[in-house]
Amino acid sequence: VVLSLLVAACVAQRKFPPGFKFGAATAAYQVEGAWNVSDKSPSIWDTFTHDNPDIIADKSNGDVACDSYRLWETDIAVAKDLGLHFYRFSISWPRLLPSGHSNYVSEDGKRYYNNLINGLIENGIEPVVTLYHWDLPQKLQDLGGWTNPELARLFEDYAKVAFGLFGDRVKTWITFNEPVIICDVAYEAGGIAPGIALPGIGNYICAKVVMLAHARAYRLYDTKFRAQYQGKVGLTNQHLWCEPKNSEEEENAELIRNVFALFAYPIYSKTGGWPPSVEKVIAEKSEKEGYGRSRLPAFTQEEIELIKGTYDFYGLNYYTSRMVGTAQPGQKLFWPVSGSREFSLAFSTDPSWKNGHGWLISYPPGIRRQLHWLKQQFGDIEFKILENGYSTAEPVMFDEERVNYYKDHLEQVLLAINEDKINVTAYTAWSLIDNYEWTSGYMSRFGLVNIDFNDPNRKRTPRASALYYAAVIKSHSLDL
Ligand code: BGP
Repeated sequence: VVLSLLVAACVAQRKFPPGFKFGAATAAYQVEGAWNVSDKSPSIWDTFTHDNPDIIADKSNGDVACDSYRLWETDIAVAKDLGLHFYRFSISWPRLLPSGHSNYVSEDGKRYYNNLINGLIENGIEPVVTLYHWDLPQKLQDLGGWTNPELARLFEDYAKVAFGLFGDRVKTWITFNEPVIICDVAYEAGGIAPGIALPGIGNYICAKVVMLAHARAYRLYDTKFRAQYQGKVGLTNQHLWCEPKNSEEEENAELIRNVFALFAYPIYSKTGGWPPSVEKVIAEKSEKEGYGRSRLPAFTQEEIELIKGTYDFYGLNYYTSRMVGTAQPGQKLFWPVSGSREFSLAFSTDPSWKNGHGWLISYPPGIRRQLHWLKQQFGDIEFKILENGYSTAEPVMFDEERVNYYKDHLEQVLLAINEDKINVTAYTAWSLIDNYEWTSGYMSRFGLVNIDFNDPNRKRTPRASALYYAAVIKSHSLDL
């Protein structure tokens, strides 16, 4: 009896809780193509890729990408075959509001997203929508982009249009995808669109504007839409889990964890405002440099209150981990880029972390530790994993490495739920289909489903990982 109880307990451990949801994600610029159809205006990614082809690994762009603008029904069919509970996609701001402003709404944009949303719902798949996955209307970039404080209001106007048009059917909204990339990679290093390097300054101005924009959109939903539509609004942050390189480096590892949480503290902490340890270092460095004030713009008390608590869940994008240690000469953190500027710390990986492609080294325990850390910082809140996935350089169909990546990470998510009692309610694979992977172009394959980019119809073919994921979803467990 004892033995059978033990076996039953173990088996139960491998089941996901009832109501736990599985999905997969994409983003507008990465899949839609149709960059200049109808009245759509250019986004900063259209401009960036057209003006700087050499920055993109294969000199490509998202002009056609997966052609999902035309082939959205095929995407829905693929999602249905997988048995997805939800599909996370993003709205292209310049497709919906070509002038960037809510004074003019594109009929074509409206039609496209209505078709996609309705098609998903008809097929039993919940639409989960990201408002901003990096494709700002170029016209708003011309006004300074995320370094212009007015963008917070313009984003609120855009959110108002989207909530109003689609909120009756969309119940989960993500305001921003990975502000750390939007601000740190784009405005500190200039490595991605809009390609502006204002090191140590641009990234922090952007950070403040993005936090205010998120808060305004959330508050708007709360006051104008929640009673009627009963949806949830949050944002999603990417975290690299940071392990100390040795026991003396714990404090440094903690500092970098807090740098990744720059876009979480203002929203999720009890006090609000920037993470104190990071705020302190930047203020001290700024003073030494003779700025007279911190390069990280302070919030007013009113702004702190506006931003604090503007969440219904915590969105986590997790891919990889690093070890943090004191930098040797010439060494640095590769990311967040601002980390290299403010701290003399460097990243490394453990020799036992063997599998990976590019920056994406597989370290499955990192996802559980990251969740645990976030729960310790912000309390017992709802977590949704909104991206997790693995890339290969070649379009391998029997993608065993990806299957193992998903299996190992899902295993850790289950431990987080069952052992650490963390309230994780959703898991999202990045990505449903191969797509335009920013500066890697088409040379990095993340899809559960392969895309033949030489085929004018962009043939979609499920990989072994798609079959594996479908089996997990069907059994709602890791016992297959
Ligand atoms: C995340 C983005 C996704 C996706 C993924 C893969 O940061 O939210 O849009 O691109 O990373 O990353 P990359 O293309 O840099 O390898």
